[in-house]
Amino acid sequence: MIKTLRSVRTLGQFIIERQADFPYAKGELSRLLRDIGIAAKIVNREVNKAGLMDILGDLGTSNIQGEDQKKLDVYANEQFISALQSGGECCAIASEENDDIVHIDNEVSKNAKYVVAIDPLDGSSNIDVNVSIGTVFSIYRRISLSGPATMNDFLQKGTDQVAAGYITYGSSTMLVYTTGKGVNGFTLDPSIGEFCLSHPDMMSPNDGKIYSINEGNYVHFPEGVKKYIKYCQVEDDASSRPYSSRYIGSLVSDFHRNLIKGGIYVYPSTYKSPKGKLRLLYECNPLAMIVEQSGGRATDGFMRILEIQPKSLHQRTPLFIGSLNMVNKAEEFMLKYSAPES
Ligand code: P6P
Repeated sequence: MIKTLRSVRTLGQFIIERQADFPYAKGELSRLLRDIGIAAKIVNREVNKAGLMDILGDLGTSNIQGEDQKKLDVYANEQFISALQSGGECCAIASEENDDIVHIDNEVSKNAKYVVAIDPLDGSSNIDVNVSIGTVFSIYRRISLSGPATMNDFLQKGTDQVAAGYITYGSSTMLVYTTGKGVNGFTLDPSIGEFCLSHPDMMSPNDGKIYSINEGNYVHFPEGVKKYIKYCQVEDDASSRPYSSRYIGSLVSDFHRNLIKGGIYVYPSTYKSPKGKLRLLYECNPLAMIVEQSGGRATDGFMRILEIQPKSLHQRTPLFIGSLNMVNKAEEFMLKYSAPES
């Protein structure tokens, strides 16, 4: 079927159409989402030619996590910060690439309503080997009334997010987001330079046959995780086990595949990362909002990710996320074999 222009709905058109969902909004959130979409297109252009440009390889610096910053990491961070600075709808940013809050204090932005927490390029260790990478973002309404944003503006629970989303730079580039009224996916059409609605009302299958975890850390996993992995590997036709193990090493890619096909992604506490490796504010909370909005579940093994009270910008948490019944089953094993001391 030839898609006429009429049947193509761009991200911009969709955002405006859905603005009616927020009768009191005066368009600020719509413009903020538009700004993120613009930065995503710019980052996508560089990601797609990283192999050709002198943009590969380490910059020789490292971020607060002590991880080598790839040039593309730094470039993506700059592009998202720049788009939010010029868009005027965001007054401050918490980024994986910046130790502290990045205040946007130009005349237009300093009294803006929203703050953004972002991982500008997750999975960047995959850049040099041409494996998909991603951006994850979370949007909150600031709680401070005026002046520079405060730490408390960012240390809000995930349940207080007004919007959350991710971009996956893979075989195609997709932007998936929610504003609390369902999840919608947009695929970038390079021929027109627009994100077009391709996955309306995304729903996470309640069950799946894929489990994603780095089993190289097996010996240091909590007992409940070890038991769950063995459960996934048992032959049982009735429950379609053994499941398939699929682990890309890029959270956004593993999450996106599991969201569409059904599956669970687990990054538990390990010897190297006793609190887990993934960050609450700009990785776990946004993906948790998306997965819950699509009918899935996200916990730290014991409690809902969105209900964790953040205490610092870059704090980590264990993450069990994906299909509802699979996460519930994993939690059963955690409760039985690894419950925290009461
Ligand atoms: P490991 C990438 O660094 C990342 O944050 C996620 O994208 C990915 O799922 C995970 O870490 C991979 O970590 O320890 O398994 O290499």
